[in-house]
Amino acid sequence: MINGYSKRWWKEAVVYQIYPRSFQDSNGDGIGDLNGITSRLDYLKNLGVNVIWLSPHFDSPNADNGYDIRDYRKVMTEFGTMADFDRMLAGIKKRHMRLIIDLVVNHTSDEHKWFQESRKSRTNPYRDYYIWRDGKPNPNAPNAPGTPPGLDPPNNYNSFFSGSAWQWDETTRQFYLHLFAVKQPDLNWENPKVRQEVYSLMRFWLDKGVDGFRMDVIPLISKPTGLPDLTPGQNAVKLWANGPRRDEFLQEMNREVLSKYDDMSVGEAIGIDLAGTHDIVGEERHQLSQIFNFDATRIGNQGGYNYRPLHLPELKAVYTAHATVLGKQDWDTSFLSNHDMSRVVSRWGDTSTPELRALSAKLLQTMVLTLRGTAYLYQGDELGMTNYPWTKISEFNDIEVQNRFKTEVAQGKLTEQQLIAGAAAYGRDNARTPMQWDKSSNAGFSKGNHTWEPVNPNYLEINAADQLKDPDSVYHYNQRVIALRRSDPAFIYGDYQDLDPTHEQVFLYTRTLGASSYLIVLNFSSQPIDYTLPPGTQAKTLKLGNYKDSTDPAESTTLHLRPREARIYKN
Ligand code: ISL
Ligand code: CA
Repeated sequence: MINGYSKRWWKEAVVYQIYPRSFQDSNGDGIGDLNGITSRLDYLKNLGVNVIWLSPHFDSPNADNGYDIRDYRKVMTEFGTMADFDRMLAGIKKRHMRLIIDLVVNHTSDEHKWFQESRKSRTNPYRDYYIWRDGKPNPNAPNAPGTPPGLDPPNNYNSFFSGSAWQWDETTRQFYLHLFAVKQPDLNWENPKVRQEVYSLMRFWLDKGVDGFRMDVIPLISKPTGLPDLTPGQNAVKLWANGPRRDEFLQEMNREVLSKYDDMSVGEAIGIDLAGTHDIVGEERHQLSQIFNFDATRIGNQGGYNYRPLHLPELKAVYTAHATVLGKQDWDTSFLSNHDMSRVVSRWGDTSTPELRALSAKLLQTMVLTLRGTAYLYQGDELGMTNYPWTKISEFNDIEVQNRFKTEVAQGKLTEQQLIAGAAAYGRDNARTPMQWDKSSNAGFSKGNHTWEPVNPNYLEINAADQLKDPDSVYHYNQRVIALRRSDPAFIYGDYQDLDPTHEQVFLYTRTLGASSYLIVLNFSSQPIDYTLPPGTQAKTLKLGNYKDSTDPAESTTLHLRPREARIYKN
């Protein structure tokens, strides 16, 4: 035990998320692949991360870039073969790193064998692998495409990707549930055979040597009893995330699979609030190791792609709530981005000049790497990669954008220009443009003449090769903060305290474990600030900062903070 926490390898990890499609193409088809990843393992080792989370690498028709799985035991053809996977895994182990993979089992692809069978007849042995219901008779029902006249969907659920969550299937004249795309039918976890199939595919990958899973939308697996209509104003995601058998299913999964391995599991816990977190991650609950809670990253969201600008005290309040509500049994996560978000430096940093962009990228990474919980970096954030300058709907690949175009723009709820502006600022494609490796064509991502997603033209300014040569680069700064974090358990098991919760520009907090205490100072504004430390606060030894030189003598009580300055003091 350390400071009341049990010691676990996954609490001490710095995890790096790879979106394989966009990481490194090895054969010139414009799509990243597993051999590409293998060729970059030294780069990751050198950065200092020690766990890789691989977004889905399974056989898939790619309606949602691999989050629609056709065969859980096969590698996506574009990504390579099982032999390539085994070689990649061996390379990861050889470098003393670990691998977690994406477990997407709330739904499959409609091209999965189970669904192909399920839709054949109402008596097919696989029928109950999915959620089929009769339509609701309504003589006035609109004659919507794909829906027979006179029938409404079984209830009023909407899909995350626009439109009804029910799809009419003419063969058996019933609707199936899809909380995401039409091509992502939801599995029926009430069926014990479905659960055993999932446990068996988990064992398949664990037995190969993977170290655990990131679990896609895992709280949604238990559906509300009887699937009644949502009532006006009811929060759908919250309802779906708190189904009656969720914990029972996760405990069964833990008992039958996870508890037999030294693994980690991190749930993508959409719809779970802080108060509900213990139920899933509490150690005595025997479910998951940790979850992603999106309270911080969703601050200011006003629906769709609409966000208010970040108000720093709101962010501080989220982290204080985490430190207060979660107990020593409940492990946390620290992250600011993933493949579903815009680039963090474009979102919360200042990209108006190259200097401010690099400084703010460093500042944000300082925060991620010094907050409580297992730290997660998303590919490219170590370079300070930015959003792409999108101008046309046709440039976006994401099904979320394309469906919004087909529904909301078609219905006149949004103009095309509004959708483009929103998706350009906050859309998921921003995170999915190719990694910027060097100054060669396609930023070194691919030798082909076409890439599946456009390369950001700023690769001449922002790329790994240049940053590896420059000791002051965002990359090397990340390397130093990662090393510092991994050098002292205070960053892992230490207490957290916000010393100035209301200041609107400066974030000031400590991480303390016994005699080891760090003071983190972050100037979130692009203005210089003379900041007087609260009484009793010390800033003794500067360990690390995102400016080359320090202007303030040791133990100053007023700090002359420069634009977007980040400092870590050891007290
Ligand atoms: O990305 C979102 C909004 O822009 C979220 O609503 C997202 O759909 C949600 O967090 C679930 O995400 C996960 O499951 C989806 C997949 O598209 C995402 O990439 C994945 O992270 C369906 O599998
Ligand atoms: Ca390729």
